Amino acid sequence: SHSRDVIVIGLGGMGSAAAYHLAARGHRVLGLERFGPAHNRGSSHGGSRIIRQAYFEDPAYVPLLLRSYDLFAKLERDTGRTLANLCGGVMVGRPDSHAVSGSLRSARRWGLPHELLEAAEIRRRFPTLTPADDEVALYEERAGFVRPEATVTAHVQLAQQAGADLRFEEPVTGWQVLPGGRGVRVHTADDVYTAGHLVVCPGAWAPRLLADLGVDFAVERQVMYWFHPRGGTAAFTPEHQPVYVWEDTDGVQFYGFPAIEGPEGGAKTAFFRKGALCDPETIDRTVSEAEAAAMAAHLRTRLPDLPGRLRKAVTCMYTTTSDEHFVLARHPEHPDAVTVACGFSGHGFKFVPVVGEIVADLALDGATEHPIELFDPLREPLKAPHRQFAT
Ligand code: PYC
Repeated sequence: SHSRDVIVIGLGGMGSAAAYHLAARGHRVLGLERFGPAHNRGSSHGGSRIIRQAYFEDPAYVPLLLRSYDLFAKLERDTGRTLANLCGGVMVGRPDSHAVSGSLRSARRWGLPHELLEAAEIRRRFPTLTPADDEVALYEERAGFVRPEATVTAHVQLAQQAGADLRFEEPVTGWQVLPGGRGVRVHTADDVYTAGHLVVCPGAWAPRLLADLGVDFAVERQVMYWFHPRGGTAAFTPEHQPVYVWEDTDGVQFYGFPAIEGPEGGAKTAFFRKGALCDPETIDRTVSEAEAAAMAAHLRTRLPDLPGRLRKAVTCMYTTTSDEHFVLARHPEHPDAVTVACGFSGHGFKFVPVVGEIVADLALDGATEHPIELFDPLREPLKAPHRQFAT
């Protein structure tokens, strides 16, 4: 089969955005995806993903978030789809919690609009939330959520319109750099392809497809729950209910969304982290009654009106690095031939559009103007062990 400029492995959130940006810059792109477009067996499904700018994980993410917001808006204009809803968001916890202190640090560092709310003010403004007296919240009016499946569909559509050849249901079985270090060969279940450059956006398949990267990924099984609020959805609509990330004294966080799928849709909530290790080929996608009961019990003290009848529970995966920062770079072992975007550690989706732009920069030019020093695969903190959570 004939050669392309760039092959993109994986057409989930990151890969579909990369394929679009590469094709839009006039390059011949082949995209390969083991499942269908906007599928639900990776990490880019579930109807909603939080977006926020006062980033508690590290202030270095903020310039990337500002660009991502602009690119989400452009994607909405270019496709006529509604992808984002800036319904507002709260980071709740003790003042010294990572969620509160880290988001305050980013907000101050970058001059982002925000308010710091005491417990009584949280209860007054957002009556579904019942914080303890010593808990506070950073409220960010520009926080909200995006629609992951619609975002993937939008990037797939625009990539194809720009001429990308996207092949679904075609799993990659392996890849090699060609002798001399320039160009790659990619094997799939059906065929063999060559290209000048390879982009690997493997999601939870990173341990398989990037074994020689030298990064220790923990692939975690996560569960998303949709509960029917006990008193109906009226208090939980996006006009009343912000997105939230709530941190306990033990560092465990949970998060959730307003009810965005009408009166019968329920409101989505989940633990952030605390997932059991899994393999994407063998992950148990059933959710036990005990798991759902533990989520409901956790909610009863914080959002007591939320855990009514469980509508559905769906599994998803995080591909976590030991410092929970991304990996986004030319592949250190194959710097001329391969670019990698992986290890998004459960907080990547809001960066999908800007990661697509960065991947295109790295693949085509070997460098980017965007600040990505934190995402170096050779950084020292990646040698430390992963965080452990009590389960
Ligand atoms: O990135 O905001 C986030 C998030 C919340 C829960 C999982 N990821």
